[in-house]
Parts: sequence; C-alpha cells; structure tokens
Amino acid sequence: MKTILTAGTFDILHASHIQLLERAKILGDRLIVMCSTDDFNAKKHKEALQPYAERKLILEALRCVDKVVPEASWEDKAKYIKAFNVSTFVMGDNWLGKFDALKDAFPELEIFYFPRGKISSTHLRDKIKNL
Ligand code: C2G
Repeated sequence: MKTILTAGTFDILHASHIQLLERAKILGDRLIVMCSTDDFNAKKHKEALQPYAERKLILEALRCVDKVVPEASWEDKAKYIKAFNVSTFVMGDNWLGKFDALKDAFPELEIFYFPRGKISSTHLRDKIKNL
C-alpha cells in the first residue's frame, strides 16, 4: 500500500485544489490530507472563510481523498509520515523546497512540488466581494 500525504488550508475549495489532490492520489493507493486547523492558520497569518470542520467535511466528500487529519503545527508532517508509513509528500510549487528537510528524518520519502494552478481563494474572495 503506497500512501501519499499532502497539507493545506483548502479554503473555498476550487478546481486548482482538486487538480492537485487528484494528481497526488494517482501517485499511490491512499491519499491522506492534512487540513490546517483554524489555530494553525492564525499562526500562518491566514484566515479561512470556512472553519476547519467545514473544510474537513468537504475534503472528506471527495472521491480522491481517503482520510483527512488536522494540521495543527509545522511538526505534524513528520508525525503523520511516521504514523501512516507515508511514502510520498506532495505540495504545490509555491512551497518549492520548503519541506525538503523532511528527507533528513525520512530518507526514503519522495517529495513532489506540482505546478500551482491558476485559481486562488483570495482572488475568489475578491470577486465575491465585488459582485
Ligand atoms: N494550490 C495549488 N494551486 C493553487 C492553489 C493552491 O496547487 N492555485 C495548492 C497549494 O500549493 C497547496 C494546496 O493547494 O499545496 C493547498 O493550498 P492552500 O489551501 O493555500 O494551503 P496553505 O495555506 O498554503 O497551507 O504545511 C503546509 C501548509 O499548511 C499549506
């Protein structure tokens, strides 16, 4: 069983999120998504429109997502990689290189940074504001 892990806020879930998640799932058998908690978002200086429980529910409804777990700290990635025997970690390339240090603790871990899609939650929020 090959397990893939990814992480993010996934606020106002949109097509670029879905593309990332579907591409991640194809790499293995099981996709686990770490969804940032509201407290962790505050630490990232990010405020989601949808609270954690709603973002989690939406992610869980996706065909390509097998499990959603809370991302409550930067250290959680290592915790879940170990707990779920993760073989591959995937992020969009706005995070390029930022998680390469995980390979120090997990030399076998593959890391992919996929090209970021065109859509952004911030842009969607602005469009709604201006309706
Ligand atoms: N993403 C993407 N294309 C977009 C928007 C987002 O590929 N147009 C990707 C991001 O690169 C990330 C994932 O979708 O891999 C989730 O993005 P965000 O919800 O913006 O996540 P973020 O708040 O950056 O949290 O520890 C990592 C963080 O929790 C990432």
